[in-house]
Amino acid sequence: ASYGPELPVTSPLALGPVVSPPHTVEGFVKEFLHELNYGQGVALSRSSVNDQYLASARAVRSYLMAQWLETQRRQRETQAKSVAYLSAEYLLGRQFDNALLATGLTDTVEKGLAACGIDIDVVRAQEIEPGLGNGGLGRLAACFVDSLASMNVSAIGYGIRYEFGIFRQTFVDGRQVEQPDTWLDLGSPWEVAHPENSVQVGFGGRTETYTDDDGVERTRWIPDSNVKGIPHNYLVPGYQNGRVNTLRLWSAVATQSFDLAIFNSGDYTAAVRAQTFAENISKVLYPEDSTPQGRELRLQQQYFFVACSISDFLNYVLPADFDITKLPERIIFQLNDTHPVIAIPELMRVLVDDRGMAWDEAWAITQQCFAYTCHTLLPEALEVWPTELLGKLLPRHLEIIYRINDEFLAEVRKTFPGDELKARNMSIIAEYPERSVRMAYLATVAGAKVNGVAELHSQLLRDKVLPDFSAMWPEKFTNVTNGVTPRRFIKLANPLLSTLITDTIGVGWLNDLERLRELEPYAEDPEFRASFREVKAANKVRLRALLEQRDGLVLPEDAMLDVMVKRLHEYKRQLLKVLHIVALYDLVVSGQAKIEDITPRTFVFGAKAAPGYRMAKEIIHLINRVAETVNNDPRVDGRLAVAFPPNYNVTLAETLIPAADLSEQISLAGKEASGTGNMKFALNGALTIGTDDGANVEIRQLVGDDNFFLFGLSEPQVEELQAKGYRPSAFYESNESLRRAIDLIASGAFTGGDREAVGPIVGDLLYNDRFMVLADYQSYIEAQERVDERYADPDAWSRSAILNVARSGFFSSDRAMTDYMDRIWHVSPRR
Ligand code: F58
Repeated sequence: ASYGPELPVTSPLALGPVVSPPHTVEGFVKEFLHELNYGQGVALSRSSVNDQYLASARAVRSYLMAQWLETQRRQRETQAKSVAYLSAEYLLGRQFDNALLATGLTDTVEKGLAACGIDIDVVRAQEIEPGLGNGGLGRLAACFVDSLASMNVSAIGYGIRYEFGIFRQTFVDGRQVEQPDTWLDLGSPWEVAHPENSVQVGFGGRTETYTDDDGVERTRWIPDSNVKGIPHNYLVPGYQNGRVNTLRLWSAVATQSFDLAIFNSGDYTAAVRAQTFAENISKVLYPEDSTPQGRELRLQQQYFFVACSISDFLNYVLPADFDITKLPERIIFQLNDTHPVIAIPELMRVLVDDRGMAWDEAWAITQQCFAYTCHTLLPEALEVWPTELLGKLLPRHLEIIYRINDEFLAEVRKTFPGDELKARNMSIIAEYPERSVRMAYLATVAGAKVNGVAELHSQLLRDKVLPDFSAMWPEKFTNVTNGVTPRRFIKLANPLLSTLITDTIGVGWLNDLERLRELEPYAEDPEFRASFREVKAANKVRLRALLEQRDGLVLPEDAMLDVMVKRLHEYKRQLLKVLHIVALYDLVVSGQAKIEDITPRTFVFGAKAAPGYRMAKEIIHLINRVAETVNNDPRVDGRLAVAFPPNYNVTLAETLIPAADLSEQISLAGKEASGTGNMKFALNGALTIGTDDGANVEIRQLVGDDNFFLFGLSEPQVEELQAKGYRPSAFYESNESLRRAIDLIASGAFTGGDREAVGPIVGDLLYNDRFMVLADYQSYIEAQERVDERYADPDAWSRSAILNVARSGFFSSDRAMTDYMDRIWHVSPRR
């Protein structure tokens, strides 16, 4: 065993080297058949596709497992400082191809399966992706663990093994209907459960003080219920470097004595019934994006996974004789947003109550062991927990938070004497509208570092969200611009482009992405441009085939592919995109433009709305209605088309993004923290139309103004307009094209004459428009005209697209990891 209490095995075999299965076609076939016959218990001739998938996956996993054991052994030997990434979400995407790429086994497995009469593509398609995240934040965590392994950094990811991940989206009459994501139903070959290493976590109850044997006054927590966390290990392979890190996801099950009161009363059936409560904790991912709901179960999930993770790290990962005062030399816990912030009082509780450490010493250690990443600027997205709820669920933690706050406020009063307002504004405890804990403040007070996820975002974080804190501790604040893994989002998603790149600049760019710069001169090479266009065309053919087979959608051929994929949220402004489509449609049907003069475009949307987010769901409905109308209007002649495949996920992104010509990144300036889809598109040779927001700013700086279609208000201009009083109807009244587009929607032209169906959207645009869609409309339309002009010149377009690829190497998540290591973690890659 490499993890958990070890048995004193004395046999020489226990120490021997771990032997990987042979990396040959025959070797794989043997493993595969072994898994099929003895794992699945079927003969090849009788096996289903699912049997074949599970057996192939397990066979591939054996190769990773050999490397994982070796990685573990080395880590125990060196005791290198590690990163523990704490995240409530990991949006992993499919595992099979990534494991093949990491082990270099793609050809071997393809041939081996073929020898058994099996098409690897059929096996691939059988995998259901683990959708254990909502969007950007969850996908970022998945990119980061990939990069850490690929860069040979000692790291462990901790999270929750939701039984149901992000819901499966379907459309019924154009409206979103959610279905449960039953991703575990057909088996999950990538995880290894370790019930013997379970961790017990308490909830509720009370605290009491007592005097210990040395006469010291202490506090202890007496929970009134408890839950067992079972770790499930996922292997996180580095890219062909032999390292395999761990992602440890926890699932909750009841303990025998789950509810201590019922258990003690001896009411057996009541005790068994009460157990379902425990199992609810890891049942489902909350599908909220940007506006977290303060639900009790959500806090239970958060505490559950961080308590399990801290216990796991201290009791199993660290050696038994570890000197706990040296903890900061051995670990840094990176908090992925505020969801895991309850880990801070939990570590304090463990150090002070369980391990008997003095408060001040425990606090000094804790402050070095955490760092916090913020992912938002929207005030409604900053998590707060009512003290009533927190105190009921975690009474000891609330006491600890109060004490942290008392000591912090004393420091504030010393720094800003006589400024009681300052103390109230900075308090971790808010008093209005109800007494609650501001989790971002707690993280900022306790964390060694606080970072935003793009330059602009980090600046606004300092200036607007946490100004008093950044005045008090300027050195605490830093930026790490997000990144994405080139393994999944270039190599796996775009094999044709990858081959073209390798043929042009040689190997080695996949873990040194700045080398894409070497492509720059080829932007001027007509032959390279032609090859580049062929790749794009082939990717479009692949996308057409997928959408036809997946959703029965038939895309027109030879059109510009204009793509907007991301969660549905008003601040991201899918409505601005809709207005553009409606305006083009209006030009055609009103006879203001001849259809031959319109650039053929296919608009593709992909977006899930939080189930409780009414306006977002109305927008989805409108998009589907506009699609239906435009696609079926003979006057349009197929030159404009709108496709909205349901259930956008990582798997679909991998086919969609490489086919895109135009990337829509059109949020209101100052609202999108970073964006990461924007990076994936640029790296795959799409041009961006975007506002000066999030990482768009850095993309534009790198690729150059000529190769980016900028439009819209800047963040300071947004502030200014807000301050002087924004009146959307003024824009409506003064802009004819805009007025016609809104009127057309309002008339019911897309909803079969039903004006009521569009009432909420139209009303909001005209009289509220919190995200200034109307203010940016004209600028957006003009930028789209520049897009059309450039697209009309294929060489000019390809030149820009190639330069986007060549100059986007910065957006590798490997670079982001280097920044975290240098600025926050102070760890280095292993040799
Ligand atoms: C996203 N946040 C940001 N939150 O919106 C995006 O700009 C950024 O690129 C990305 O993080 C990575 O830094 C995000 O995805 C969530 O999904 C939370 C889920 C839980 C409830 C609150 C929102």
